[in-house]
Amino acid sequence: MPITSPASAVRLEGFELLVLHLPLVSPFTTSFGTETVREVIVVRARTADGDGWGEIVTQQAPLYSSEYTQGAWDVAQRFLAPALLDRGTVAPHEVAGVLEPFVGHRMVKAGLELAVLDAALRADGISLATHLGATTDRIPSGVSVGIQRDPAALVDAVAGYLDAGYVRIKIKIKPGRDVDDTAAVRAAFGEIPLQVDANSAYTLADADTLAELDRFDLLLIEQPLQEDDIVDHATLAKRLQTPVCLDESIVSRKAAADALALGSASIINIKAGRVGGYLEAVAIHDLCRDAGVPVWCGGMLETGIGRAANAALAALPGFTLPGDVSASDRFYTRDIVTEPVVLEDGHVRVPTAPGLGVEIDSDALEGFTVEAVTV
Ligand code: OSB
Ligand code: MG
Repeated sequence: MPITSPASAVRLEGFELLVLHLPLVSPFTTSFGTETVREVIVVRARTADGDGWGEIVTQQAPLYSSEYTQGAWDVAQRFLAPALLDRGTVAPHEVAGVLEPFVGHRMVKAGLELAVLDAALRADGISLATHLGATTDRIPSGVSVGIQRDPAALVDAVAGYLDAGYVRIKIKIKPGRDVDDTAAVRAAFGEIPLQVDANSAYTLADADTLAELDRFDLLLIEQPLQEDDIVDHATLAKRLQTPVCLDESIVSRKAAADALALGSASIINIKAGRVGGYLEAVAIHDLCRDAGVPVWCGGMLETGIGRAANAALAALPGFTLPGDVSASDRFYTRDIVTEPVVLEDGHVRVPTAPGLGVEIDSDALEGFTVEAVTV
């Protein structure tokens, strides 16, 4: 259901930006690198109507996307937060338009918009889930499993997540760590819901290798080729039986429409940060739902702030595949919210309190902060 009534305008007084370093419970390895600490920016919008919280999901280095934390830190302070503050009073649905003249930096725009949305919805007494059009109060939870030392270690890691109750497993792959890793997981666990994520590590020249994955009856293969390989993805999709899902390539509703028109993907991963905000994410959901294309909610190792928002988004009716909205303890021993996301019977609860529906644990927030600035 599209958003019918916009959230109220808020009078902006300032933005506080914090760089956090959160230790991960275990290293997270993808085709583009290994993370042991999650570096992320938390946004606090100060408004005449109360505070709101958001999260800028950039990573320390520009490896998944061209955005990275210090770049986000600069552009937020120098251009984006000042543009919103110049407007004075702004409603959440106006944020994207105010920031539109600035090219790119979608993760920063998404974090600022979320902070404004949270402030406005808290003032209105409406939950983000209700506002976005959620139709369920719990969502099935999948988990993204990083590349391990070898296939045996991968099987051990997956066993742990299956024991915890996760209903769908996604394994990261890269050239040389694809067919054997997938075969090992299939051999160990049979017909579990399984998918793979290449994070852009292949080219069309690898089509024969990728076609070998067809025999594993995967739910999908996520982003095998580069972000701008939109035509190559269409060519590859014709060669594979496994459905192609796009992540990195889908940077906007327009990019999603183009990918669907070209046949580059038959499933779409929606991440609010990558597309510039939760409202644009809903627009992509609506587009795909009208087109009969399944979507699922991706993740960026969010703190409790972004994780609550992802749970709200994933509760929309077009999210027909389990997403990467896992429990907080899949990544963190301590989160920055007082009630971190937990797994209950393979599901995650959708917050119902106004705004994000979570409260900040200020001791934890302070403890993880390595840089702070007020705009
Ligand atoms: O490609 O989906 C991805 C994490 C960081 C950057 C890109 C991706 C991921 C994940 C983890 O797969 C998703 C999560 O559980 O947050
Ligand atoms: Mg991905």
